[in-house]
Amino acid sequence: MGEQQSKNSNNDFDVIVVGAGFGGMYMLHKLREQGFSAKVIEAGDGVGGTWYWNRYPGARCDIESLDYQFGFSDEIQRGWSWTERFSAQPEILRYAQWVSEKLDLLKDIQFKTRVIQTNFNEQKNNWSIETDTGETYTGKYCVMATGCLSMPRAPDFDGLDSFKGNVYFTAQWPHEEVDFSGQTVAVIGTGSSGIQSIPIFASQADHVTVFQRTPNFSLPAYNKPLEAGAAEAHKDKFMALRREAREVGVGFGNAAEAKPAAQYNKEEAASHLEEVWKVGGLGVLSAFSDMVLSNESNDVAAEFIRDKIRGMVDDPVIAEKLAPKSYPLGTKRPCVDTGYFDVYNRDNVSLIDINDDAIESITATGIKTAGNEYTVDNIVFATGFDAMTGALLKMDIRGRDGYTLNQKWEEGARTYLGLSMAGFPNLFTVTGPGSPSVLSNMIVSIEQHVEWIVDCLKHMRENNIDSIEADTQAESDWVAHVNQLADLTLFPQANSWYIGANIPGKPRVFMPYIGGVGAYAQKCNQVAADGYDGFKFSEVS
Ligand code: FAD
Ligand code: N01
Repeated sequence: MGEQQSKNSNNDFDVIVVGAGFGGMYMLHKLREQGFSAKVIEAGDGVGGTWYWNRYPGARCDIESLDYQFGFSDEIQRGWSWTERFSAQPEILRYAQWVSEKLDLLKDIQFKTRVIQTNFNEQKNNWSIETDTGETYTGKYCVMATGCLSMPRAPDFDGLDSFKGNVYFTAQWPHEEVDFSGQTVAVIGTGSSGIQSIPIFASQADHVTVFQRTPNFSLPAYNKPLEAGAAEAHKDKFMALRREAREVGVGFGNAAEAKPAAQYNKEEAASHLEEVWKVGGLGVLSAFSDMVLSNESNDVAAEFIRDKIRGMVDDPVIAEKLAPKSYPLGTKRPCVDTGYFDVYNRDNVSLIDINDDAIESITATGIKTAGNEYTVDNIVFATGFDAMTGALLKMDIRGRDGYTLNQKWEEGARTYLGLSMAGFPNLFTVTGPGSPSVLSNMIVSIEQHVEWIVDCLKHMRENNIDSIEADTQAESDWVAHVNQLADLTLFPQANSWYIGANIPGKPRVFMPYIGGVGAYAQKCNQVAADGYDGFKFSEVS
């Protein structure tokens, strides 16, 4: 490995990285910095991952831009100036492109190439990676930076192919502008993607019909332009703030003291929630320290938001349909919106609760429900993702003895630390199931994983170690720990994508690690300090 092995021929590299979102980009940079040869293989024809694919109108981050950026380089953070509190997709994509140019990443990324199979070769102790372009790459190590929310959920409505109008998927939005002026639009799905895009569609279209299965808690963004002076001043504090953020629960903000709801009387609780609500963004979720531990506490905040919805939506029947009541606040991913609930006061927007009037099929002209037929020019599917495991399982990953990841995960994802799987030597996942990933500022989690993986590869190089594999017992213990923690919370009460409930037939296992990014990073560091406890090494013979 190192200088000598960095040279490659015939598509052979030290490390093959799959995916060129923020995870794959930073992985490539870090690997090259440490003298490893690496190739990134990416299905899209540009960097940015999530921000390359999700180009629907209204798409923006819901963790503030000043937090939702790389923190590994002071030079990078100083070189980019965000223009909005919650930046929109085009700006985040431009940022990803700018970083890729600054770090000269593009020359080592193979775009428009999808990995369709990966095989571990036990004799050669390496991975061979097959692509849809017919090429084969080999790497001693393989790092899956394939994203937690990168495999759109395929809609399974009868008759979809018969629809004569236009069909759009928020997660695969066209690169050219789509303008619904003078047209009618049906939107299926009211998760974050639907909630962000519906107000924009409503401002363009003659009519928008929203098909809702489960209402979502959504908090106001109060988005605004960032004043240049404040954004510049923030740069002086950023590195220290980021160090602090890596120690706290969700990887942004600081460890502000929250109290259990029971420590407030009714008026105090309402005024506290009002204060947090006024700030905008996700803050309401951490207004009480026991928000996801106690149904009673949770309901105080949930009822506060339901009342806000009732206050924003003129028609009380529609307001009740939009007010979530079937799961605790925060146990399905809440949204951050701009003008979502107000949209239902417009004459050109209707809400169909499909629990009352189920979708039966898609027809040539629109959507047929049990009681009606809706004729539309366009259907937008904002129906989400096969989250956390979808992209990995799609790839046909074959480990030791041809054992596939699909076989291993038949009853749900099993990993050690969300980083590695028993039976799959020299393979790593960035923000895999079993790590904080989607319950955190993902860029913080990505950086922590990338740095841990590259430190591990350096350790192996320095100690002549040839292969690394998670120990089956360590993996089982970690899976049990992740589940025990989740079971202490209200999360299992919701039919969420965190638990695989949005995909028919997917095993119901709570996938992310809920103990927080600080506790998790400590565990990873301890594992490394203890000689990679829970991993098996084999030495170069
Ligand atoms: P991705 O960005 O998903 O990149 C993975 C890449 O892998 C993709 O480009 C994909 O094409 C490629 N890939 C997958 N499979 C293959 C294959 N077989 N062959 C080749 N290439 C493959 N997180 C936050 O923390 N804050 C936010 O505000 C936030 N906003 C979001 C908004 C939207 C609309 C969505 C969908 C997600 C959001 N997220 C947010 C989560 C977001 O996914 C992460 O923050 C982050 O961008 C993930 O980066 P990644 O590199 O891990 O994965
Ligand atoms: O997907 P979702 P998303 N018939 O799964 C409905 C991140 N993100 O793309 O809830 C009818 O949340 C489904 O109904 P139900 C963020 O992490 C962030 O919106 O399953 N309806 C739901 O309403 C987010 O959580 C931002 O009952 C069907 C919707 O479709 C994650 O990505 C923006 C259906 C899907 O909602 C996913 O968000 C966007 C069916 N057959 C995304 N199938 C930010 O703001 C599904 N639905 C940062």
